[in-house]
Amino acid sequence: MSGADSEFKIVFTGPMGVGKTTAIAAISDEAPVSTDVFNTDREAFDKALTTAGLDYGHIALDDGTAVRLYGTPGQARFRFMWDILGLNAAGVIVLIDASQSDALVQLDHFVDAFGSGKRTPIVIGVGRLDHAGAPPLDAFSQRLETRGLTLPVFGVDVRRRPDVLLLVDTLLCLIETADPTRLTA
Ligand SMILES: Nc1nc2c(ncn2[C@@H]2O[C@H](COP(=O)(O)OP(=O)(O)OP(=O)(O)O)[C@@H](O)[C@H]2O)c(=O)[nH]1
Ligand SMILES: [Mg+2]
Repeated sequence: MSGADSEFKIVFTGPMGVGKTTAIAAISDEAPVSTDVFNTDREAFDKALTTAGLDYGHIALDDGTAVRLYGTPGQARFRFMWDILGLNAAGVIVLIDASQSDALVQLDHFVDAFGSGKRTPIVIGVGRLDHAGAPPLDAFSQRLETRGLTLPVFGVDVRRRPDVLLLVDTLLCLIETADPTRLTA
């Protein structure tokens, strides 16, 4: 691994409450930096805290590669942070909560906001698939396929480290395929 290629940035994004902060905390080597504040919009999503700025964590992979992990806010009023955090990202993980009634629309929205996988590789993680009335996992892949997009889609529980690492590992494979000089053994 050459020094110049040994560190890069990936971004976790997706709607409010999907688990971006939780996912980064599940895999970060050290306690992540969090900018969560008291959630005053309990109607949008009923939880105590919400990210107002960003999440930041990092992991060192077995081969020495350092991966910087950034999480966006989910709320639309912090939309400006998505562009800031997306700058120079090697790849993006879009998290979707299948229990939210507009999950398929949210998928389109976040995939498009981060370039539809054309500029920067994107991997999708779908959570809470066991929720009553949630669309099946296939519905998310098919939604993308009808738009001519072929992106990896996994069912995940963001609280589980192996699930989050699966998303990261898949994204690293896509980054390497998109630009073979980005990661070298
Ligand atoms: N029961 C259950 N809880 C889950 C599941 N996935 C995530 N959660 C919980 O959902 C919550 C997600 O909260 P956050 O990690 O703050 O979500 P976020 O995407 O960072 O939210 P914002 O920053 O507000 O956009 C956490 O309390 C998780 O433990 C699941 O599959 N089942
Ligand atoms: Mg958050």
